[in-house]
Amino acid sequence: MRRRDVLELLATTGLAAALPTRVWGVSRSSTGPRAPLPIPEILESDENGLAHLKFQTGNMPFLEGFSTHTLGINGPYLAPTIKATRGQKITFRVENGLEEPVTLHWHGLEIPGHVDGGPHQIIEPGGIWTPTLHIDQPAATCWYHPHFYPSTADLVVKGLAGLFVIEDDEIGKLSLPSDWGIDDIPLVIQDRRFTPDGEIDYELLDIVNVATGYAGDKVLVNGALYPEVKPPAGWVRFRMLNGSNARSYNIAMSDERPFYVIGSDGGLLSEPVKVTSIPLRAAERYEVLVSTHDRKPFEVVTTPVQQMGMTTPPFDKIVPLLTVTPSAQEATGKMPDQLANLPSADPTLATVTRRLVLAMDDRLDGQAMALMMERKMSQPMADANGQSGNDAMPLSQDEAMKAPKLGPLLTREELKTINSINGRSFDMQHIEFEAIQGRLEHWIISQGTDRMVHPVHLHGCQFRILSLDGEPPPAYAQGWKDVVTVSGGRTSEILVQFNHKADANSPFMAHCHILEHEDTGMMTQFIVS
Ligand SMILES: [Cu+2]
Repeated sequence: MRRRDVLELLATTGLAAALPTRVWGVSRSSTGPRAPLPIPEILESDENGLAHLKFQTGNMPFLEGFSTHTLGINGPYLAPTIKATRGQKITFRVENGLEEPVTLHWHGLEIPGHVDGGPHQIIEPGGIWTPTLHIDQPAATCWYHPHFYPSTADLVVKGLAGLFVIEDDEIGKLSLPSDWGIDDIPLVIQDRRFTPDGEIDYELLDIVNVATGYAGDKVLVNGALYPEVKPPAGWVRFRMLNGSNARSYNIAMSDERPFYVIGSDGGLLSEPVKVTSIPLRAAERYEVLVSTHDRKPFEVVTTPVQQMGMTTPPFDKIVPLLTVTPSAQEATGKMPDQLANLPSADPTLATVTRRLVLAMDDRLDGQAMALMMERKMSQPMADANGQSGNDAMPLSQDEAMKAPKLGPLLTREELKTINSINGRSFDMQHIEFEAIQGRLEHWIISQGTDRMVHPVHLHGCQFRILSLDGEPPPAYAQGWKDVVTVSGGRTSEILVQFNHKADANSPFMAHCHILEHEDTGMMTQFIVS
């Protein structure tokens, strides 16, 4: 199947790019008692500057009547929220209690390559890794997760991820809501799919997964399905992380109330930005303030996004993620007019230009499309109550006529290296380029002939977006970022400076944060001298 045929098929089958339908007024999917939103515990270093993290296996009651095998750090699922202050040095004692190798990457932290936790800093089963991090960057909501090649996707989907919150003196003066779990509320948003016996349904080397990334049909927030939170009335701060392997969300409030973006991946914006919805791509974080002054309950929802493979039900409509029911208490946090001083992002100051081209094998999306249609055809019809199944609706006769015939499928061996950057599938031995510490660089990031969404993440830095899919970045994306998306065959540009060194034994990574793309080769590495 040729790529042009794929694009035509996409336009006619509704398997991609459903236009957002404005179907506000979410019907609550549950009327019984609701799970309270779990709040991850805070972990700070002890008096000796030490903090302990242990990878472990666990069980979670995600679905009624089932116990799901999971992975976690210091607990059965997800990980504690690490809190550190600018200027602090923390030594982590990271113990691998699993029977497989891992690494632990501090996503968004500006630290040298040898403590970055990329694919080269392997912690063997039973092993211990003790990196010392010198925290020296503005206040931000970062995160941490394994980065072992090629099993990052499998490790993260089973539960290995946590937030890493950095504080500094400036943010301390702003009187933002900061009562953890009360009016300062983390939201780790992750889609999952379960097998009939309640296990997390995951297989990396499946053609559809490798092409579109993993698509769950349920959303967990901090490890709970559609939970409820009861904050005080006033300004409530949500620290949102898209911790999904691949899925993009478009976050909004069910009653269309506006909210204010105060921070992006790497820290505060210069001033709050009023929005009624915000896209949240894999690995992105946004901090927002929502007013609950009116004490009316509402839902945090996701509306349909344009991303291949991510518009099958229930995501063809608005999906509620979390119910917000304000309590009788009064909140005390404020929304300041001014937040942070950001330097201007002037591309004429850059002395180096680099190009990054993220590519997928030409056969991959065609075969994935054909398989998706085949699976769609084998879906059971909607049941007597009119409830459709977990997946797509059956194909219409017209769609079935157009369904492509499958040729010889890509083998598992071929899938392992099917994706690439700059013409090369990830190679632990290959260094793509050398950057010079402290020099300003202009990066032009594009994709090959595919039209997928690629949220690109760079290690060792925070950058500024100059253009996002060919357009000037919206105000909420003009602050510090470590993820920039390219999609639809367009180009994005960033201004970046690497302030920390990384040698060939522990290079920095540049990769797509759709973890299935990353684990099948859409990653490259560079050094900073
Ligand atoms: Cu990608």
